Amino acid sequence: MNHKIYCPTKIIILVLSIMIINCSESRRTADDMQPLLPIPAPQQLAWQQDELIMFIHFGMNTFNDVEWGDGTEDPAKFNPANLDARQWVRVAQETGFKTVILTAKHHDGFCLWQSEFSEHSVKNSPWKNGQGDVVREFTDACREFDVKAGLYLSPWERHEPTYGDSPRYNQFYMNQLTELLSNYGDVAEVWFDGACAEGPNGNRQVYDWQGYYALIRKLQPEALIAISGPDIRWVGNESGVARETEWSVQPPSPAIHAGMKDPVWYPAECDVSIRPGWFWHASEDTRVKSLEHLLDIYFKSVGRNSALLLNVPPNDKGVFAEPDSRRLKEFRVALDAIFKTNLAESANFSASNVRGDQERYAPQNTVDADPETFWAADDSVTNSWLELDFGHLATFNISMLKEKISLGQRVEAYRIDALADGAWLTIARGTTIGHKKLDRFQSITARKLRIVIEKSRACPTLKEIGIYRAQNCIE
Ligand code: FUL
Repeated sequence: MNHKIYCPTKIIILVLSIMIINCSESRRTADDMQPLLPIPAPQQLAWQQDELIMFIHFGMNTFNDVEWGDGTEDPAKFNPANLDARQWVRVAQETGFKTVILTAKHHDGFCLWQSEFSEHSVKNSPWKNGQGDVVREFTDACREFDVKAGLYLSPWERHEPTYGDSPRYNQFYMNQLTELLSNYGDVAEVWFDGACAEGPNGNRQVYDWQGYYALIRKLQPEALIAISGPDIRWVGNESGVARETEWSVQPPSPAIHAGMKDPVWYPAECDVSIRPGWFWHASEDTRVKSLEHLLDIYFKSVGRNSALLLNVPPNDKGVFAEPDSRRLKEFRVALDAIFKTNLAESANFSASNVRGDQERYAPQNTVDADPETFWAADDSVTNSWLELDFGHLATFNISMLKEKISLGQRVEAYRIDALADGAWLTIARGTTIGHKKLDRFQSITARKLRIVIEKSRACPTLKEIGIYRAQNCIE
């Protein structure tokens, strides 16, 4: 018999330590928050936090003054005198865009790179004696300026003769995808346009979407597949405007998320051009959107739990025209000014509920220097309020709320009340919050403010709160 094993003191110590371990385990599970599925993949989370993406439509259409070419255009026309991809990406970087997506090929089929699979490309143009590669210059510039590169390869193709001969075209398309995703470094976003205008008697191409997705996952596992793809959803218009209620939690789309039954994380992207057209036209140099319009778009896209994909088309010299660059700079300056002073930072906070009564989930976390810390309520709580006491009268007209979306999108309804002239007044109402919700309202002067979460899929979280005063931002 082994005396050591049966020593009573040792048994008591063992039992006690098991009890202590169990006790701390159960305490930890009670306090730790469980994510509410679905949650974003790490790349989706980074994408949403980046907020601003630039689109660059450039190609044959730039030289033909059209929006859609039919594939019969002469490559000899492609000859930008001063093509400067570094300028595009530098301006994007300086004005806060974290990803830039280039149309490597639009519907007309003209390839901006030296594709082995098509003669309709830069290699048959006079530009750089047919030796140039716009995709190369663009992706090099992205690396130089630390901006993520994205590529648009139009599935609908009006030049390629195999289009409509489904298996052959799918092979051709995947060959081109392979070139783009193998030879140009990391690609952060692959943008699949949904357009197709061939009539009922035209070629009916059946795209092998699942095959395209599998190829992208193999060649660029970190890339997000957008629009006709499973990771990023088209918002449904080309005006840059999301819905007031914008859920990143969506039912799976049968054609895209084949075989999936549970809700998926599928956040919205708002695409819009800085000009009327997607491509540059000299006649539109005077029709660049006003600063007020761009700011309105920002509030209605980024401010509604979406990312903004803003198109800025280079001109026929191969550079951004002056009005576009100027407007982008004004846009950046205006955004910085609007969000410069967060009045919430100096407020005292209280809350109707703090998860586990812990510092770790305290309401002050929404304004601390760490954007990842957050306030949360107990599991049993799905409505609650946070109060901000400014300690003096404060005047403001914008609020910003952010949920901790890595734990799931939860809030379904909220309102903001302000204590002005001794009475509580509702100044804003909303439904979803998600990554970021911005509300604009008439300027109000108040001593206190309450964010009231009225309905939530599970206990609510808030990661950041911003209260601002800005000029000229009201719709
Ligand atoms: C559309 C295309 O037809 C336009 O030319 C543009 O590329 C836009 C972003 O998507 O569907």
